[in-house]
Order: sequence, then C-alpha cells, then structure tokens
Amino acid sequence: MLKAMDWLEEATARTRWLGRPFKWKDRTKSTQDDARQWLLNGAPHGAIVLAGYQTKGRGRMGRSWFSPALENLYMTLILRLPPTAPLGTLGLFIAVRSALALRTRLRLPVMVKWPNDLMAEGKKLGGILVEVTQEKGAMWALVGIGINVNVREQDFPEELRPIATSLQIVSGKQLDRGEVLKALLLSIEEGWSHWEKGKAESFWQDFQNLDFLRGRSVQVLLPDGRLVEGVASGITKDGQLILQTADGTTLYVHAGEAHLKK
Ligand code: BT5
Repeated sequence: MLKAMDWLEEATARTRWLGRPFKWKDRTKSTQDDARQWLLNGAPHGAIVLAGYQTKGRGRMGRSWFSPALENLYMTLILRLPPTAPLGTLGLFIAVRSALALRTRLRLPVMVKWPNDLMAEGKKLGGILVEVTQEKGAMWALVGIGINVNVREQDFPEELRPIATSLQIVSGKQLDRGEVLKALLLSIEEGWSHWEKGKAESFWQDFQNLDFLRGRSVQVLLPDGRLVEGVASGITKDGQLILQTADGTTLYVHAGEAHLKK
C-alpha cells in the first residue's frame, strides 16, 4: 500500500494542478464511478482517481475494458469545462497529449486513431472515455484513460490478442507506470489552457503527425448504426473525421467507430 502511494506521490509532484489531489484504490469496479462520486462530494478541478485493477472497467457504448492487476494505468481525470471549451474534441485532445507524452518523453512509437484510441504497431494500446456531467452550476468531464503498460501477449484474453498491445510488448521491457503517469499528466496539463480556451490549433497541428488512419481505406460505424466508408483524409479543427468516398464526395463524420477496411 505504502509502495503504491510512493510512485503516485512522485508522479504527481511535478504538475501544478493535475493529479492534485489524487485517490488510489487497489481494486474498484470502475474509476469512472469513483470519480463521479468524488465530484458529488466536492472533488476539485484536476483531481484524479487511479486503481490497481477494475472489475467492471468500461469503454464507450457499453463495451468493457480489460483491466487486470498487471501494473497498467486505469485512471479518471475530473475536469471542469469552461463555456469556451470545445467539448466535442476533448477525447481527441487527451489522446493527442497522451501520444505526445509517450513519444517524446518515453520514445515509444504511439499513434492516435480517431476518435479515441492510442495505437502502437497497428494495435490498440489504450483508450479514452469521456463522460460529461453537470455539477455545482458547471459542466464537468470525467475523462477515463486506460493504458496497457505491462500486459504481456499471453495475459490478454484470446479475443483481444490480435488487436491489443502494451508498452511492454512494444518496447520489449517492463516499464515503470509511475514514469508513464508522470509523462501523461505533465503533457495534458501543458496543453489544457490552450484547449479550454477553444484554440483547436493547439492539438490539430500535433494530430497531423499522429494520425493512424490518414490515407487508409476505412469503414466507420455511425452511432445510428449506418456504415460509411472512404479514404481517411485527416480531421477538421472541430474534430470531425474527413472521408473521401469512392464517388468523389467528402463526408464529415462527427462520431463513430472506425475500422481499417480489409
Ligand atoms: C475505450 O473504449 O477505448 C475507452 C477505454 C477507457 C478505459 C478507462 S480505464 C479507466 C477508466 N475507467 C473505466 O471504467 N474506463 C476508463 P472503446 O473505444 O469502446 O473500446 C473498447 C474496446 O476495446 C473493447 O470492445 C475491446 O475490443 C477493446 N479492448 C478492451 N480492453 C482492452 C485493452 N485493455 N486493451 C486494448 N483493447 C481493449
């Protein structure tokens, strides 16, 4: 227990507001629920909840997030959203700042797959989940970040093995999750003040070099169940995926689930 606190203290010692205060749970259902409860009980902007493992870790649209006790990162950031914040780009902004942290501070080849995935060597390394709620007269976001740090190939359930990876698999060595956490928090904090003022350029420019889908044929499952396809051609400044379809039209996709076309 004391050991867990040491790496967390260390990882949050260099930020100005993100990760202060933090809560650690050895085991929980989902850090999203813990964060929601803490917000109701007065958590400030920048507070974060982390867990050793989750029994009901979740992704978007009712999907689940594999969350074993293998020294990975499972956390939820509690963030107050000013009226100027471009909410529709929050997941992408967090993904971009996370990818930059892993690339520049840890030298790992991480890309971002629109709208919320962290990718390495063509497989999913992490995911972002944004939940929004109103509290104390303001809008708040509960931003869940799950990153596979020290999962080995054989630890993944069979159905995830072809599509999932971890920092350990990619780098070939065990990684200190405190280092990963520190890099993420510093990077997100650094970009936050621009993003919250609605300055989309702050992450749009960075995204250009991180865009996993760019130039590839993709299918996107829309929230209403329709399927659209085309060649991914970047994103707009408000976070929509641009698709060039076979008949020459341009589609702007606001939300959905993108897959590479086989
Ligand atoms: C996401 O959802 O990628 C968002 C994941 C957010 C997880 C964090 S952990 C801390 C916080 N607390 C929570 O309860 N959640 C957040 P989505 O795009 O819906 O992706 C889910 C899909 O990714 C699943 O259907 C699987 O196919 C795949 N998947 C599940 N677990 C995975 C893992 N550990 N690594 C890679 N892929 C995984």
